[in-house]
Amino acid sequence: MPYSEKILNRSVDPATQKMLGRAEELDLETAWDRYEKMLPQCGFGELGLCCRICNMGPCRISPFEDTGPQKGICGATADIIVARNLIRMIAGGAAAHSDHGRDLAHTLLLTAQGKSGGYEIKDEIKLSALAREYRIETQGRSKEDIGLDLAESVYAEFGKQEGFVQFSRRAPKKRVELWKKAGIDPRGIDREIVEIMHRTHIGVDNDPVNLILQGLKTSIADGWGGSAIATEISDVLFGTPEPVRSMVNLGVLKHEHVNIIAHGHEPVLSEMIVAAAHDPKLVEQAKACGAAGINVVGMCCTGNEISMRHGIPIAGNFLQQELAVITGAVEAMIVDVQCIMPALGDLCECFHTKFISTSPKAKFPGAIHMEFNEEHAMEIAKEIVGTAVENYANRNKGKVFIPEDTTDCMVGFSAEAIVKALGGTLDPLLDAIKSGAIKGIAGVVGCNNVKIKHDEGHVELVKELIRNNVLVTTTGCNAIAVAKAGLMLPEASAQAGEGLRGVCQALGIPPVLHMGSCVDISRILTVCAAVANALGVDISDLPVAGAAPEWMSEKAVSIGSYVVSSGIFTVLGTVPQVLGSPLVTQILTKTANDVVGAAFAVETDPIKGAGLMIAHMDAKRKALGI
Ligand code: SF4
Ligand code: MSK
Repeated sequence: MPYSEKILNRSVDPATQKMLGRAEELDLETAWDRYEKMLPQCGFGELGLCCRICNMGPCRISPFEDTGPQKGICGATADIIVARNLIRMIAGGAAAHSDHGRDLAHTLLLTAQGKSGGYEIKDEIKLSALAREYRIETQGRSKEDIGLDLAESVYAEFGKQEGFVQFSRRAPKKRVELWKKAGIDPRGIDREIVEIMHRTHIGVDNDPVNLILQGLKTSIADGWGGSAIATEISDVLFGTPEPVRSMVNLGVLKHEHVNIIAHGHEPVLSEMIVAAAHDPKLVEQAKACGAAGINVVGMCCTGNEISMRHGIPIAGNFLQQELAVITGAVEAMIVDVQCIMPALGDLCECFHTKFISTSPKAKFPGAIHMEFNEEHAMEIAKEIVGTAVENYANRNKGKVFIPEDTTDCMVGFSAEAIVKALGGTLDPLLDAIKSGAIKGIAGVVGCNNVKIKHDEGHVELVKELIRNNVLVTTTGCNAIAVAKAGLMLPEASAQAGEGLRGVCQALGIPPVLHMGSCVDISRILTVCAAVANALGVDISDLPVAGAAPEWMSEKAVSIGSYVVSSGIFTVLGTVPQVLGSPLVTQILTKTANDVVGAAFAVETDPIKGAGLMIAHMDAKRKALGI
């Protein structure tokens, strides 16, 4: 069926186009419609020039010197306001990732104490490796005892007042020295986040450079701290991912099954939902209701988490969450935290779908709240799955519209799995980089954003990179977009340049490696650190680059900041709200090079964005003499 220009301009993904057509038919509103109603968006906000930090405001600075106020009521300039707004976004993002890490630490603690309801320590090798990093004795001790010490150690990272965050010491020595010299080596995770909130209060830090340095420091506490803890402890509890086949896109919903979507971020919930869905009694109950079985699928980063550990299909990325409900085939949309649209409440009311919130931190209008806790995890998960099963009888089959689109993919390339795929050492990768077969490594990550055509930025940028022999690592909603485009299969190496194709064919890997969810960007940092350490250089010397082609969240701002702080040039595909301050813009795109050896670029054209990354890799290769 041919779609209107409007629909074709909204997404490149065929399943999304079909569902947007279906939404139009049913007269249902989506994020794209709300975006159109929002236009024109506030110019002050777009430039970062609006301040509501105190109740003398809001204050708005005119971007034109001769036509309006140049200072807020307290005297804050555009530079101060933009810098404060930016680092408050970093604080929000770092807090979200790190609180996710804290929840995992809590789950490990309860599990080690024998108090959690259904979890166990699955990866003892990783447990021991992490224990060694913390100098925890492992000899002759039970996994629970080691786990308890590890949980207490990682828990302590959040409230540390002095010292450093342990996992940051995985970075090359030169990088750590540089952080110390610049005063951006984080002391404790919560401390840095709180300090942003303090410094950005009215009348505290009014030096844009000093503010941004604190933003970078906090972001490092996220990437090398909170996010790394989330990743590592998830691996300990649920297993370190290994390559596994999976499927993506809305066609993974099934006509004859009870469809359950697990959406959000933390695997603490989704792991239990997956396990509960295998419960023979619940499966029996589903069959008694006339269904063929229970079909759990993921969405957004929860999708990445359960896909890379169990091969569970992923229904879609951020902008597909409403479309999944519009299929009319979802018995339950189960959510925890982050990137869950409050719009789901009203939308679910138009269908039989039960919108079930589970976290005490995240309640939504129109949702049924079934609070989850680790102590009674399996019990609660079964109750939630049971609610979905019962709801199957309420499905209106006449209203069901599931697009047939699915794509196969290979997911689950943890750092450990990459080393394993390379034969147990990084050497083949280093050799391929040195010989030029692989030009460099890119980390392409981040969200969807209605401001640009859904998935187009992700897919086009990644295709251009692999065509130019750049090995791509990916997480988050980018991973889902490129998986849908078929790039996460070994066969996709046919679309890669000759050198990369040869490497992929020899190793049987795709040219785009799925490394997990947003917090798993810490895995990309770990790989970069290992490569830099193996070559005896800093990360900023490597032919590596990052990109977030369709980013939108505060978490993405924190991610971009820690990636740049780690020495990796990063291209943003949507424009950050900083252009109202030429000084802040200059710091982020140029001066940062002098401080952390990397900077941001903004490029909304994905092919040009890839070009910037490739040029950067070429320059780094030249400097390394390879
Ligand atoms: Fe206005 Fe200053 Fe208050 Fe911001 S902090 S709202 S610029 S008076
Ligand atoms: S889910 S932060 S929309 S990547 Fe991690 Fe996707 Fe961005 Fe959320």
